[in-house]
Amino acid sequence: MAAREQWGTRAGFIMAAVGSAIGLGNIWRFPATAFENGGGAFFVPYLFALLTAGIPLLIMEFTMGHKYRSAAPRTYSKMNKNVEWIGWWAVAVAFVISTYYPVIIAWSLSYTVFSFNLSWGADTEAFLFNDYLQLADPGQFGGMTIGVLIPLILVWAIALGILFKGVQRGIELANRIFIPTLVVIFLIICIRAVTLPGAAEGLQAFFEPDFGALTQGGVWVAAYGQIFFSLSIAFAIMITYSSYLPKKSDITNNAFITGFSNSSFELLAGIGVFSALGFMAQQLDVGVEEVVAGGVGLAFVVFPQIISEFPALSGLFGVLFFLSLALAGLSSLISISETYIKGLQEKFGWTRGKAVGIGGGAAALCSLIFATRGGLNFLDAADYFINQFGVALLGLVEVVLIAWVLRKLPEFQQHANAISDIRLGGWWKVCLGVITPIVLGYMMIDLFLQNILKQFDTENGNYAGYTDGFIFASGWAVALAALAAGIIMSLIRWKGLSK
Ligand code: MET
Repeated sequence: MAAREQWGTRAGFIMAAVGSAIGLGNIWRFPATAFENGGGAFFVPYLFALLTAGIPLLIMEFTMGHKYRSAAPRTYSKMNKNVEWIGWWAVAVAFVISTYYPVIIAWSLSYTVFSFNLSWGADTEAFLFNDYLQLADPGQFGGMTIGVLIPLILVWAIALGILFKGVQRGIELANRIFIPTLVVIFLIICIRAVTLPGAAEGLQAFFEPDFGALTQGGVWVAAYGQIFFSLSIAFAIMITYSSYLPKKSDITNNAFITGFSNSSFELLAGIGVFSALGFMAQQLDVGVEEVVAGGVGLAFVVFPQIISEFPALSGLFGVLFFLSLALAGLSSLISISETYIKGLQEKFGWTRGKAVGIGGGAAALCSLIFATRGGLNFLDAADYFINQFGVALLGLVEVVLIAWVLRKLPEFQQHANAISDIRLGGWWKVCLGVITPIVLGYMMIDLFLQNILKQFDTENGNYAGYTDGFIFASGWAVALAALAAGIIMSLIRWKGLSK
């Protein structure tokens, strides 16, 4: 068996981990989530979640990858052979995310091209839904959208090409180019944004604290959800990436650097986005709250509008903005696909090329669903359910298993302390063993109740107002299928490395 692949340099690992963390979640998800959940006051639950759950879990996953030197399934199996299924479940959740995530990157590439002549016109909403996505009713496929399919093929060709080249010459090299480029582009965008007329009002709306929001459970749930998704924790990525660390590596310090870099970028994105929203509000002579939107709406409806209104060089800023989305997304897509590529390689003894072909090929094929005319509806439901009943639930299962069932925290603490600059104290075990399980446990109960009760609630209805049948087929079924796939994979015999 050839020696395990490794990162070439410490900076290479950090770039890759930061590249995974900084993604679409930072640019299009964080600003609107913060705004909707108390504005400036959101930083309180956000920082609490970062310091008590995000960074402690990152340290834990880095330790697991480094100690067991395996992708998630084999890492879990080495801890206890009965829990291999949890590793595969995490990989299956990653697989699902990797089927819709590249579609958003594909949209970003299209919009990079549209920016050249601002081809979205005056009605950016109609352009997105009618002209570009040609959106069909929920539950209908309605045929392929060629405008999405072509950039999607390009996204997969780039990602799988990089993954095929391996850890050092593929993933590490790509991130060493992508991440500094992304930071430079994004700084240019932000400097321009904060100097636009109206930026101050936008920033005020973003930072103005609504402390009343802190008493609402939902605000805390949003903060934890954001931290988990944004730091790429609880879905096998960071375990896989840290399994390529050389024996002599710092764990704790690397986790702090990754966590703080990600949050700094998130804050930067918030500042850039809200400055631009303030400018837009001033142009339209309305309040900032009237132009803010989340997700798809923010990046692909409001931003094109803002870009068209730019005093000068509109096209150039459009190109920079959508290119930064695509770059941020690509480095995250690479990390999420590496989870099943390495998992399959270890389980079946496949070469990297075969695992990229089969694993990546299967994900690429599944992603075609989201390139159909009904794609956006499927994407919306799958994203919501896989994040809540995949990522967040896995986070809970992971901490309870490791802290309370397998009782591994003291051993992990020793492992990390033996090689790291920063020593882990009792606080780390309290965060993972007590605080995180309590908050996540409360969150999950609340989420289950809410989503199940909604099926009977005729007034407020299902998530995003979808029908029961659609929610079941595109939401619950997807989340359950990931769990089932995890269990099935763990029942198959190991043909590659021993478990
Ligand atoms: N951390 C990434 C983001 O913020 C998501 C996980 S990798 C697909 O977008």
